[in-house]
Amino acid sequence: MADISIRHKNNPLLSPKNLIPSDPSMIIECLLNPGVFEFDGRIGLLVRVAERTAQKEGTVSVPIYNSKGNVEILNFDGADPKLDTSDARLISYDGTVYLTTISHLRLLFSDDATTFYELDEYPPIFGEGEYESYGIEDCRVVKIKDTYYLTYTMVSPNGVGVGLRTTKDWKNFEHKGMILSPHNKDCAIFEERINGKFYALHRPSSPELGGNYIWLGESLDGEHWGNHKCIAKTRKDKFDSKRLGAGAAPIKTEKGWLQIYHGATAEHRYCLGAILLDLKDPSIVIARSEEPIMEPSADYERTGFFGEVIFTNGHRVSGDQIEMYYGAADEFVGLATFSIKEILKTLEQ
Ligand code: MAN
Repeated sequence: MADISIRHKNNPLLSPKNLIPSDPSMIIECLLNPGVFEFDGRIGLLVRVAERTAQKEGTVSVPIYNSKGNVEILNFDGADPKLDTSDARLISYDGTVYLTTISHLRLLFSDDATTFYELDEYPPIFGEGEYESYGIEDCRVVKIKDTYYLTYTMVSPNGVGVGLRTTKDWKNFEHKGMILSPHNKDCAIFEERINGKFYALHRPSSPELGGNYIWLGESLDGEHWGNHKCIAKTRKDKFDSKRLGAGAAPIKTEKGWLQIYHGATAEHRYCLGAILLDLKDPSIVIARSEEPIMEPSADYERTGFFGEVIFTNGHRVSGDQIEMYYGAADEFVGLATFSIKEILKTLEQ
Protein backbone atom coordinates (compact mmCIF):
# COMPACT_ATOMS: atom_id res chain seq x y z
CA MET A 1 0.00 0.00 0.00
CA ALA A 2 1.31 3.43 -0.92
CA ASP A 3 -0.22 5.22 2.08
CA ILE A 4 2.63 7.10 3.81
CA SER A 5 0.57 9.02 6.37
CA ILE A 6 0.67 8.44 10.11
CA ARG A 7 -2.79 8.63 11.63
CA HIS A 8 -3.14 10.04 15.12
CA LYS A 9 -3.94 7.39 17.72
CA ASN A 10 -6.92 9.41 19.02
CA ASN A 11 -8.59 9.60 15.61
CA PRO A 12 -11.21 10.60 14.87
CA LEU A 13 -10.47 13.74 16.86
CA LEU A 14 -13.90 15.23 16.26
CA SER A 15 -17.30 13.77 15.53
CA PRO A 16 -20.81 15.31 15.32
CA LYS A 17 -21.59 14.60 18.98
CA ASN A 18 -18.76 16.92 20.10
CA LEU A 19 -20.63 20.12 19.21
CA ILE A 20 -24.02 21.61 19.97
CA PRO A 21 -26.26 22.30 16.95
CA SER A 22 -26.71 25.91 15.83
CA ASP A 23 -30.42 25.66 16.69
CA PRO A 24 -32.43 23.18 18.82
CA SER A 25 -34.40 22.15 15.72
CA MET A 26 -31.23 20.99 13.95
CA ILE A 27 -29.13 17.83 14.22
CA ILE A 28 -25.42 17.80 13.42
CA GLU A 29 -24.82 15.07 10.84
CA CYS A 30 -21.21 15.77 9.94
CA LEU A 31 -18.14 17.60 11.21
CA LEU A 32 -15.69 17.71 8.39
CA ASN A 33 -13.13 19.39 6.18
CA PRO A 34 -11.56 22.01 8.49
CA GLY A 35 -9.44 24.96 7.44
CA VAL A 36 -6.42 25.36 9.76
CA PHE A 37 -4.60 28.44 11.05
CA GLU A 38 -2.69 29.82 14.00
CA PHE A 39 -3.99 32.77 15.97
CA ASP A 40 -3.13 34.29 19.32
CA GLY A 41 -0.85 31.40 20.30
CA ARG A 42 -3.51 28.79 19.55
CA ILE A 43 -4.23 26.36 16.75
CA GLY A 44 -7.53 27.21 15.07
CA LEU A 45 -9.80 24.98 13.05
CA LEU A 46 -12.55 26.40 10.91
CA VAL A 47 -14.58 23.25 10.75
CA ARG A 48 -17.55 22.63 8.50
CA VAL A 49 -20.68 21.71 10.45
CA ALA A 50 -23.36 20.06 8.31
CA GLU A 51 -26.79 19.99 9.91
CA ARG A 52 -30.18 18.66 8.99
CA THR A 53 -33.61 18.84 10.51
CA ALA A 54 -35.17 15.97 12.43
CA GLN A 55 -36.87 13.61 9.94
CA LYS A 56 -40.51 12.56 10.32
CA GLU A 57 -41.65 9.10 9.24
CA GLY A 58 -42.63 9.14 5.54
CA THR A 59 -41.35 12.69 4.95
CA VAL A 60 -37.99 13.89 3.69
CA SER A 61 -37.10 17.34 5.02
CA VAL A 62 -34.25 19.55 3.88
CA PRO A 63 -33.11 22.89 5.32
CA ILE A 64 -32.33 26.07 3.34
CA TYR A 65 -31.61 29.62 4.46
CA ASN A 66 -34.35 32.04 3.33
CA SER A 67 -33.63 35.57 2.10
CA LYS A 68 -33.54 36.83 5.72
CA GLY A 69 -30.84 34.29 6.59
CA ASN A 70 -33.19 32.13 8.70
CA VAL A 71 -33.44 28.40 8.27
CA GLU A 72 -36.54 27.28 6.41
CA ILE A 73 -37.60 23.64 6.09
CA LEU A 74 -38.82 22.09 2.83
CA ASN A 75 -40.82 18.86 3.21
CA PHE A 76 -41.23 16.19 0.54
CA ASP A 77 -43.40 13.09 0.55
CA GLY A 78 -40.97 10.17 0.87
CA ALA A 79 -43.11 8.02 -1.47
CA ASP A 80 -43.33 10.59 -4.27
CA PRO A 81 -41.80 9.01 -7.41
CA LYS A 82 -40.34 12.40 -8.38
CA LEU A 83 -38.08 12.23 -5.31
CA ASP A 84 -34.58 10.70 -5.64
CA THR A 85 -32.70 10.08 -2.37
CA SER A 86 -29.98 7.73 -3.66
CA ASP A 87 -27.03 10.03 -2.67
CA ALA A 88 -26.71 10.78 1.10
CA ARG A 89 -25.47 14.29 0.27
CA LEU A 90 -28.40 15.50 -1.80
CA ILE A 91 -31.96 14.87 -2.92
CA SER A 92 -33.44 15.61 -6.28
CA TYR A 93 -37.11 16.47 -6.67
CA ASP A 94 -38.53 16.77 -10.17
CA GLY A 95 -35.10 17.72 -11.50
CA THR A 96 -34.29 20.31 -8.79
CA VAL A 97 -31.41 19.45 -6.45
CA TYR A 98 -31.36 20.23 -2.72
CA LEU A 99 -28.66 19.39 -0.19
CA THR A 100 -29.74 17.08 2.63
CA THR A 101 -27.68 19.17 5.04
CA ILE A 102 -26.80 22.83 5.28
CA SER A 103 -23.31 23.79 6.37
CA HIS A 104 -21.87 26.61 8.41
CA LEU A 105 -18.34 27.06 9.72
CA ARG A 106 -17.41 26.82 13.39
CA LEU A 107 -14.23 28.16 15.00
CA LEU A 108 -12.52 25.68 17.29
CA PHE A 109 -9.30 26.29 19.18
CA SER A 110 -6.63 24.01 20.60
CA ASP A 111 -3.49 24.28 22.70
CA ASP A 112 -2.24 20.76 22.02
CA ALA A 113 -3.36 20.16 18.39
CA THR A 114 -5.71 17.32 19.35
CA THR A 115 -8.30 18.58 21.85
CA PHE A 116 -10.54 21.43 20.74
CA TYR A 117 -12.86 23.93 22.42
CA GLU A 118 -15.13 26.79 21.34
CA LEU A 119 -14.80 30.33 22.67
CA ASP A 120 -17.89 32.53 23.09
CA GLU A 121 -16.18 35.57 21.63
CA TYR A 122 -15.71 33.82 18.27
CA PRO A 123 -19.22 32.94 17.04
CA PRO A 124 -20.02 30.55 14.16
CA ILE A 125 -19.86 31.82 10.60
CA PHE A 126 -23.01 31.34 8.53
CA GLY A 127 -23.89 31.69 4.89
CA GLU A 128 -25.45 35.03 4.02
CA GLY A 129 -27.45 36.23 1.04
CA GLU A 130 -28.66 34.66 -2.15
CA TYR A 131 -25.37 33.01 -3.16
CA GLU A 132 -25.01 31.16 0.16
CA SER A 133 -28.61 30.05 0.72
CA TYR A 134 -27.58 26.37 0.79
CA GLY A 135 -24.67 27.14 3.11
CA ILE A 136 -20.90 27.51 3.06
CA GLU A 137 -18.35 24.69 2.96
CA ASP A 138 -14.74 23.54 2.98
CA CYS A 139 -12.88 26.74 3.86
CA ARG A 140 -9.16 27.17 3.18
CA VAL A 141 -7.43 29.70 5.45
CA VAL A 142 -4.21 31.43 4.49
CA LYS A 143 -2.39 34.24 6.32
CA ILE A 144 -0.70 36.84 4.16
CA LYS A 145 1.00 39.57 6.18
CA ASP A 146 -1.51 40.32 8.96
CA THR A 147 -4.64 39.25 7.05
CA TYR A 148 -6.35 35.87 6.96
CA TYR A 149 -7.92 35.01 3.59
CA LEU A 150 -10.85 32.61 3.81
CA THR A 151 -11.74 30.94 0.53
CA TYR A 152 -14.78 28.70 0.76
CA THR A 153 -17.52 27.09 -1.29
CA MET A 154 -20.69 29.18 -1.63
CA VAL A 155 -23.69 26.97 -2.34
CA SER A 156 -27.08 28.13 -3.64
CA PRO A 157 -29.57 27.31 -6.41
CA ASN A 158 -27.54 29.74 -8.54
CA GLY A 159 -24.64 27.31 -8.48
CA VAL A 160 -21.49 26.48 -6.56
CA GLY A 161 -18.78 29.17 -6.52
CA VAL A 162 -15.81 30.38 -4.48
CA GLY A 163 -16.37 33.06 -1.85
CA LEU A 164 -13.77 35.19 -0.10
CA ARG A 165 -13.93 36.81 3.31
CA THR A 166 -10.94 38.35 5.05
CA THR A 167 -10.26 39.03 8.71
CA LYS A 168 -7.47 40.15 10.99
CA ASP A 169 -9.07 39.28 14.35
CA TRP A 170 -11.68 36.54 13.60
CA LYS A 171 -14.39 38.88 14.86
CA ASN A 172 -14.69 41.39 12.03
CA PHE A 173 -14.90 40.08 8.48
CA GLU A 174 -14.80 41.82 5.13
CA HIS A 175 -17.03 40.15 2.59
CA LYS A 176 -15.43 40.18 -0.84
CA GLY A 177 -18.25 38.26 -2.53
CA MET A 178 -17.87 35.51 -5.11
CA ILE A 179 -14.36 35.60 -6.55
CA LEU A 180 -14.70 32.60 -8.90
CA SER A 181 -18.10 32.00 -10.49
CA PRO A 182 -19.92 28.63 -10.85
CA HIS A 183 -19.11 25.91 -11.11
CA ASN A 184 -15.95 26.32 -9.04
CA LYS A 185 -14.61 25.20 -5.64
CA ASP A 186 -11.42 23.99 -3.88
CA CYS A 187 -9.65 27.35 -4.02
CA ALA A 188 -6.31 27.56 -2.20
CA ILE A 189 -4.34 30.81 -2.27
CA PHE A 190 -0.53 30.57 -2.08
CA GLU A 191 0.92 31.95 1.18
CA GLU A 192 3.33 34.25 -0.56
CA ARG A 193 3.39 36.31 -3.70
CA ILE A 194 5.52 35.18 -6.64
CA ASN A 195 7.03 37.95 -8.78
CA GLY A 196 4.65 40.37 -7.05
CA LYS A 197 1.51 38.37 -7.91
CA PHE A 198 -0.91 36.34 -5.83
CA TYR A 199 -1.55 32.80 -7.09
CA ALA A 200 -4.37 30.38 -6.32
CA LEU A 201 -5.30 26.85 -7.25
CA HIS A 202 -8.96 26.29 -8.00
CA ARG A 203 -11.30 23.73 -9.55
CA PRO A 204 -13.76 24.82 -12.21
CA SER A 205 -15.87 22.07 -13.78
CA SER A 206 -16.52 21.81 -17.48
CA PRO A 207 -18.62 18.68 -17.93
CA GLU A 208 -19.08 18.51 -21.72
CA LEU A 209 -15.57 19.34 -22.86
CA GLY A 210 -12.81 19.17 -20.26
CA GLY A 211 -13.60 17.95 -16.76
CA ASN A 212 -13.02 18.51 -13.04
CA TYR A 213 -9.43 19.68 -13.24
CA ILE A 214 -7.09 21.81 -11.09
CA TRP A 215 -6.39 25.26 -12.48
CA LEU A 216 -4.02 28.04 -11.45
CA GLY A 217 -5.08 31.69 -11.45
CA GLU A 218 -3.17 34.87 -10.71
CA SER A 219 -4.13 38.19 -9.20
CA LEU A 220 -2.66 41.57 -8.37
CA ASP A 221 -4.80 42.15 -5.27
CA GLY A 222 -5.86 38.66 -4.09
CA GLU A 223 -9.48 39.41 -5.00
CA HIS A 224 -9.68 39.67 -8.80
CA TRP A 225 -8.35 36.64 -10.63
CA GLY A 226 -7.27 36.05 -14.23
CA ASN A 227 -4.84 34.37 -16.65
CA HIS A 228 -6.16 30.93 -15.64
CA LYS A 229 -4.21 27.85 -16.65
CA CYS A 230 -5.14 24.19 -16.38
CA ILE A 231 -2.34 22.37 -14.55
CA ALA A 232 -3.64 18.91 -13.57
CA LYS A 233 -6.25 16.70 -15.21
CA THR A 234 -7.98 13.45 -14.33
CA ARG A 235 -6.13 10.27 -15.31
CA LYS A 236 -7.82 7.13 -16.58
CA ASP A 237 -7.75 4.12 -14.22
CA LYS A 238 -5.98 6.03 -11.44
CA PHE A 239 -7.19 7.22 -8.02
CA ASP A 240 -7.97 10.62 -9.58
CA SER A 241 -9.84 9.32 -12.65
CA LYS A 242 -13.06 11.32 -12.17
CA ARG A 243 -12.19 14.56 -10.36
CA LEU A 244 -9.42 16.26 -8.43
CA GLY A 245 -9.14 19.44 -6.42
CA ALA A 246 -6.58 21.34 -4.36
CA GLY A 247 -6.27 20.87 -0.61
CA ALA A 248 -4.81 23.66 1.53
CA ALA A 249 -2.21 26.25 0.44
CA PRO A 250 0.81 24.75 -1.35
CA ILE A 251 3.85 24.23 0.89
CA LYS A 252 7.12 25.88 -0.13
CA THR A 253 9.96 23.33 -0.28
CA GLU A 254 13.46 23.41 -1.82
CA LYS A 255 12.18 21.29 -4.72
CA GLY A 256 9.09 23.34 -5.47
CA TRP A 257 5.60 24.12 -4.20
CA LEU A 258 4.17 20.94 -2.74
CA GLN A 259 0.42 20.60 -3.06
CA ILE A 260 -1.60 17.83 -1.40
CA TYR A 261 -4.77 17.33 -3.39
CA HIS A 262 -7.78 15.01 -3.43
CA GLY A 263 -8.50 12.73 -6.32
CA ALA A 264 -11.72 10.73 -6.71
CA THR A 265 -12.98 7.92 -8.89
CA ALA A 266 -16.42 7.67 -10.50
CA GLU A 267 -17.42 5.55 -7.48
CA HIS A 268 -16.66 8.56 -5.23
CA ARG A 269 -13.61 7.08 -3.51
CA TYR A 270 -11.54 10.07 -2.34
CA CYS A 271 -7.77 9.64 -1.83
CA LEU A 272 -4.94 12.14 -1.48
CA GLY A 273 -2.06 12.67 -3.87
CA ALA A 274 0.73 15.24 -4.26
CA ILE A 275 1.79 17.61 -7.01
CA LEU A 276 5.07 19.52 -7.15
CA LEU A 277 5.02 22.92 -8.87
CA ASP A 278 7.91 25.07 -10.01
CA LEU A 279 8.91 27.65 -7.39
CA LYS A 280 9.20 30.55 -9.83
CA ASP A 281 6.41 29.55 -12.22
CA PRO A 282 3.78 27.43 -10.46
CA SER A 283 2.01 26.69 -13.76
CA ILE A 284 4.85 24.21 -14.42
CA VAL A 285 4.14 20.78 -12.94
CA ILE A 286 7.42 19.07 -11.98
CA ALA A 287 5.94 15.83 -10.65
CA ARG A 288 2.70 14.18 -9.57
CA SER A 289 1.82 11.09 -7.52
CA GLU A 290 1.22 7.90 -9.46
CA GLU A 291 -0.31 6.30 -6.35
CA PRO A 292 -2.20 7.96 -3.49
CA ILE A 293 -0.15 9.09 -0.49
CA MET A 294 -3.18 8.44 1.72
CA GLU A 295 -6.29 6.41 1.09
CA PRO A 296 -9.38 5.45 3.11
CA SER A 297 -8.46 2.48 5.28
CA ALA A 298 -9.50 3.17 8.90
CA ASP A 299 -13.09 2.31 9.89
CA TYR A 300 -13.99 5.98 10.38
CA GLU A 301 -12.77 6.72 6.83
CA ARG A 302 -14.49 3.77 5.18
CA THR A 303 -17.92 4.11 6.81
CA GLY A 304 -19.86 7.17 7.89
CA PHE A 305 -22.13 9.76 6.32
CA PHE A 306 -20.38 9.26 2.96
CA GLY A 307 -17.86 6.44 3.20
CA GLU A 308 -14.52 5.90 1.45
CA VAL A 309 -13.65 9.59 1.68
CA ILE A 310 -10.48 11.38 2.78
CA PHE A 311 -10.64 15.09 2.05
CA THR A 312 -8.27 17.78 3.28
CA ASN A 313 -8.22 21.55 3.16
CA GLY A 314 -6.07 22.41 6.18
CA HIS A 315 -2.65 21.74 7.69
CA ARG A 316 0.19 23.16 9.76
CA VAL A 317 3.81 22.77 8.76
CA SER A 318 6.74 22.59 11.14
CA GLY A 319 10.15 21.70 9.71
CA ASP A 320 9.78 18.46 7.76
CA GLN A 321 6.42 17.62 9.28
CA ILE A 322 2.95 18.31 7.90
CA GLU A 323 0.17 18.01 10.48
CA MET A 324 -2.79 17.52 8.24
CA TYR A 325 -6.38 17.68 9.43
CA TYR A 326 -8.91 15.96 7.24
CA GLY A 327 -12.52 15.01 6.80
CA ALA A 328 -13.10 11.25 7.11
CA ALA A 329 -16.20 9.69 5.51
CA ASP A 330 -17.62 13.25 5.37
CA GLU A 331 -18.54 12.82 9.05
CA PHE A 332 -15.43 13.07 11.25
CA VAL A 333 -12.22 15.07 11.56
CA GLY A 334 -8.92 13.22 11.78
CA LEU A 335 -5.28 14.20 12.07
CA ALA A 336 -2.48 12.60 10.06
CA THR A 337 1.17 13.54 9.75
CA PHE A 338 3.45 13.34 6.76
CA SER A 339 7.15 13.86 6.27
CA ILE A 340 7.73 16.34 3.45
CA LYS A 341 10.92 14.47 2.48
CA GLU A 342 9.01 11.24 2.18
CA ILE A 343 6.34 12.76 -0.02
CA LEU A 344 9.05 14.27 -2.22
CA LYS A 345 10.75 10.86 -2.43
CA THR A 346 7.56 9.29 -3.81
CA LEU A 347 7.49 12.01 -6.46
CA GLU A 348 11.02 11.20 -7.66
CA GLN A 349 10.13 7.67 -8.65
C1 MAN B 1 -16.90 17.14 -2.63
C2 MAN B 1 -16.61 18.24 -1.64
C3 MAN B 1 -16.42 17.84 -0.21
C4 MAN B 1 -16.75 16.42 0.16
C5 MAN B 1 -16.49 15.48 -0.99
C6 MAN B 1 -16.86 14.04 -0.69
O1 MAN B 1 -15.77 17.02 -3.43
O2 MAN B 1 -17.60 19.21 -1.77
O3 MAN B 1 -17.21 18.69 0.60
O4 MAN B 1 -15.97 16.09 1.27
O5 MAN B 1 -17.22 15.91 -2.11
O6 MAN B 1 -18.24 13.88 -0.53
